[in-house]
Amino acid sequence: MSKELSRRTFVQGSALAGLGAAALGGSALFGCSSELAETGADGKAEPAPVEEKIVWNHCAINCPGRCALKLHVVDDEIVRVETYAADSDDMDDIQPRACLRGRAYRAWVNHPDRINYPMKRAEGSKRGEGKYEQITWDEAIEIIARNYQEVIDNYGPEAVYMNYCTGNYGVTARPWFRLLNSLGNGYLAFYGNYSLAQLMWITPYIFGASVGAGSSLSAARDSDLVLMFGTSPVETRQGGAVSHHDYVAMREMTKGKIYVIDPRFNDSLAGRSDEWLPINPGTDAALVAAIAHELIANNQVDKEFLDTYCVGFDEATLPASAQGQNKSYQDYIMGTGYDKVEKTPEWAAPITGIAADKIRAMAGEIAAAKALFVDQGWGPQRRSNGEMTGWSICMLPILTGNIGLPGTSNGLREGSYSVNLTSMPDGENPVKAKISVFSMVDAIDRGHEMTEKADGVTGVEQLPCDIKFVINYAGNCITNQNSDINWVHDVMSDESKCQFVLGSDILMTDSLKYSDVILPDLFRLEQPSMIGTGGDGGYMLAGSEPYAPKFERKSAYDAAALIAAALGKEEAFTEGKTQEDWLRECYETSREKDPELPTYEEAMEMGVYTRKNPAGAVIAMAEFRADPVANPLDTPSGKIEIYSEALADYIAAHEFADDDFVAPIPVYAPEWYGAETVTDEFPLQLSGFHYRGRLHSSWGGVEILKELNPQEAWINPSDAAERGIEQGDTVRVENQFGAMELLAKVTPRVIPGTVACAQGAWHDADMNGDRVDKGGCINTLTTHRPSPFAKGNPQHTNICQVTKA
Ligand SMILES: Nc1nc2c(c(=O)[nH]1)N[C@H]1C(S)=C(S)[C@@H](COP(=O)(O)OP(=O)(O)OC[C@H]3O[C@@H](n4cnc5c(=O)[nH]c(N)nc54)[C@H](O)[C@@H]3O)O[C@H]1N2
Ligand SMILES: Nc1nc2c(c(=O)[nH]1)N[C@H]1C(S)=C(S)[C@@H](COP(=O)(O)OP(=O)(O)OC[C@H]3O[C@@H](n4cnc5c(=O)[nH]c(N)nc54)[C@H](O)[C@@H]3O)O[C@H]1N2
Ligand SMILES: [Mo]
Repeated sequence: MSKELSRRTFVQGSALAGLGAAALGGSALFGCSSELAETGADGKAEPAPVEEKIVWNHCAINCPGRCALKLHVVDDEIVRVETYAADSDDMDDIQPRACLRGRAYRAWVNHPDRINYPMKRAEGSKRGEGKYEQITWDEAIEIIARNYQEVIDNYGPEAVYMNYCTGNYGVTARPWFRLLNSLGNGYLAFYGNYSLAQLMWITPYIFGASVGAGSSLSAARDSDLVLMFGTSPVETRQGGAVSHHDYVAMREMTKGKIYVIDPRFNDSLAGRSDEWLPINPGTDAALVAAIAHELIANNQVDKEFLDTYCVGFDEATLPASAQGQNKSYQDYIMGTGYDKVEKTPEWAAPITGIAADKIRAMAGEIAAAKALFVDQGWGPQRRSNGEMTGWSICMLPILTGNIGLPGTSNGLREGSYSVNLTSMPDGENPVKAKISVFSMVDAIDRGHEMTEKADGVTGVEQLPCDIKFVINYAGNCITNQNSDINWVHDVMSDESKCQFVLGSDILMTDSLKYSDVILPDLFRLEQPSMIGTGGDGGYMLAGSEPYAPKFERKSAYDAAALIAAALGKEEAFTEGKTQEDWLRECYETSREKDPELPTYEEAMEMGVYTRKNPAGAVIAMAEFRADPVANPLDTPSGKIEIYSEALADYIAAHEFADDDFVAPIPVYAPEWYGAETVTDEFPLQLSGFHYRGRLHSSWGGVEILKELNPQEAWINPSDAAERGIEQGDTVRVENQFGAMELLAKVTPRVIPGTVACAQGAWHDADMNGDRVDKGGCINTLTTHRPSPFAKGNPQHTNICQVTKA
C-alpha cells in the first residue's frame, strides 16, 4: 500500500479486496484480501461514503496478557486495531493494553496463508507434504465421522486423542473435548502442559495440590531483596495488565535490590541498573545448594520455621521411614547424605559458572534480607532436571522462613488476582487412562507398550492401544512446537501408524500439514467471546464478531456440531444452543458466583471490565503461615515437605534411566545434555527462550513483526571468535537430532559456552531432502526424551555445535 493513499482510498481498497478474494472462489484454497488490496484499488474512482463501526473483542492466545482489541470495521474489513487505554496516571489502574503483536492482528487476520475452505490431503501425497484439494463441508464431515467410527470400532476410545494446543482461549473456545464426550465414548486424555509440566508435577509433593503459584508481584514492593530465577516478564508477560506492567511498577516502588538469574541478559534487565547473575543453564539447583551450605554453616537458616512448618530439613523432622539413614536435606548439603559430597561454593562454581566468592556474598545478602521475594519463571523447569530445579529454587524462601509474610513469596512463579469466568462444560470422559501431554507421538509410535511404571501413563497399568485418531486444533504442537521434528515427521508421515488426523486452524502451519482433513476456523476475534484473567489486578474482556464468517470458514463450535450430527449426537453436543447461547448461559453462571459482574449486555458494550484486588496484594500461603495447625497444607504431613515420603514411595515403585537423578529431596541433578555433559562433537549448550516478537509460532508469519524481531542464535564473543563467526553471519547450529540455519547475534548478553535461541520460529526444511531447517526452529534440535517424573518436555536442555554456514 503506497504512502500517498488517503485514509478514504485505503478504506475503499480494503473493501474491494474482500470482493476480489471472494470472487476468486475455489481457485484460492487459502489466501486473503490484503494482498489483493495492494493491486485491486486503482485509487482514482470516487469512493462511496463508508461507515465505520467499532467492535470490541480480545486477544485469545496464551500470553497470558490477553488484551482488549478495539476493532474499527468498514465494509466487513478490519481497517484498524486499537486497544484499551484509560485516561489515568495511577500505576495501579488496570489497563489491558495490547502489545505490538495485538496491534498487528490486522496483518494476521488477512494473512496469505489463511485457511478458507475445507480440504483433504491430495491424492497420492504424504502427510507433511502440505498438498491439499478443496472439498465441501459435507464431504469433510463424512470423512471425519467415518474415520472416527472406524477407530472407535477397531481400537476403542483410548485410540482417540485431542492434541495439546494454546492458540485459542475464551469461555466457549474449546468445543472439542465436549464433542468427544458427547459422542458417548470419551478419549485418551493428557495431564500436564508444555508450559510448566515439571513444576506442576513436583509442587503437590512440596506444598500440596492447592498451592499453584507464589505471591503477586505487588507483594514484592515490600521486599528488600528480589531474586528472579529464569523469568523475563517484559518479554513473556506483555500487555498492559499483567506481569510486564506489574514488574515495572514493582521496580519503581520497591527499595529492594533485584537479581535476575539467567544464562541470558534478558529484556527485563536491559537498560536498568539491577544485577544480572549469568548462570550455566540447568544448574540453578547447584547454586541453591551452595547458598544453602553457607546458610547452614553460618547458622543463618530459620530453624524455628523449619521445625514448625516443614519436614525433612534435618533428622529431627524426617518421617520414621527415613530416620537413621542420613536422608535429610542437611545431610545432602553438608556432605553426609547420599552422595557424600559437601555442596560448598567451590563445588558449585565450576558447575554454575558463578565464582565461589559471589555465591558467598549472595548467601550473605539472602541471610540479611528482612523480606526475601523469590520468583521463578518456567525456563529453569522446562529442562531435563526441571522437577529438581523448580523444587530447589523454592528452598531459598523455605530455608530462610520467607513464606506467607508481607514482601515474600514461596519461590514459585508470581501469582495473580483474576476475574474468573465459567467455561462451557466439557462433560464426562468415561476413559480413565491418561498420558503425559508430551507423550502423544510416542503413543502413536508405540502406545500399546507404554506403562504406568516406565512411561507415566496414569489410570491404567498399560495403554490398550496406540493413538489412531488425532484432533489438532489451534495448536502447532505436532511439529513446530513439539520436540525432535525430524523424528516426529517420520512417525506422523507413516500412515500405518496414525490412521487419521483432523486439523483445524486459522492459518496453514507446519503441524497442519500432517492433517488428512483440514477445517477452516475463525479467529476468536471473529466470534462472540469472553475471557477473564488478571495480574496484580483482575479483568474481563468481552466482544462480538466484527463481520459474518467469510469464505467457507466456520466456528469450531459449528464444525463440532456438524460432526456430532453426522454421528447422531447433535442434541447431546449442542443441547439446542448456539455458541452465543452457551456464552450467555456460562456468563450467567459466572454472575451467580460473582454478583459484582456487569450484565451480559453491559459487558459486551464495555469491552473491558476491571477490578482491583481488594486485599492489595496476593501473599502466597499467608493462612498457613498465620496458623499451620488450623490451615494445614494438603501434603501428607500438612507441612512443607523438604523430604517427601510420598515421593520416596513413588521412586521405589517406578522405573528410571541411569542418568535420571531422582531423589525425595531437592538435589542438583546434572542434565543429560547439559553443562557437565557437553561433548567434543557438541561442546556448547543450546538454551531456548520465549521471544517478544511472537507467541510461540503465532504471529511468526507476520512480515512486519519478523523484520522487527529477527530469528537469531545468540553467541558469546569468545565462542564466536573461536569459530570465526561475526555478527550477522548465517550460522549452522547442529546436534544429534538435526541442523538449522539462522543469523548469529554475537553478544555478551549470553554466558560463554551457551547459545541462546528463541523458540517458535517457523520450521522451513525440505523433509524429503537435507532436512536443514532454514527457519531456525529450535525444535529441529530438541529431544523427545521426557523428564524423569513429569514426563514433561525438556525443551531448553540441548547441546550443539555452531559453524559458519
Ligand atoms: N523448543 C521449545 N518448544 C516449545 C517451548 C519452548 O520453550 N521451547 N514452549 C512450549 C510451550 S510453553 C507451549 S505453551 C507450546 C505452545 O505451542 P502451541 O499451542 O502450538 O502454540 P502456537 O505456536 O502459538 O500455536 C497456536 C496455534 O493457534 C492458532 N491460532 C491463533 N489464534 C487463533 C484463533 O483465534 N483461533 C484459532 N482457531 N486458532 C488460532 C495459530 O495459527 C497457531 O497455529 O510450545 C511449546 N514449545
Ligand atoms: N513474547 C512471548 N511471551 C510469551 C510466550 C511467547 O512465546 N512469547 N509464551 C507464553 C507461554 S505459553 C509461556 S508457558 C510463558 C513461558 O514463560 P517462561 O517459561 O518463563 O519463559 P522462557 O523464555 O522459556 O524462560 C524464561 C527465562 O529463563 C531462562 N532460562 C532458561 N533455562 C534456564 C535455567 O536453567 N536457569 C535459569 N536461571 N534461567 C533459565 C531463559 O533464558 C529465559 O530468559 O511465556 C508466555 N509468554
Ligand atoms: Mo506455555
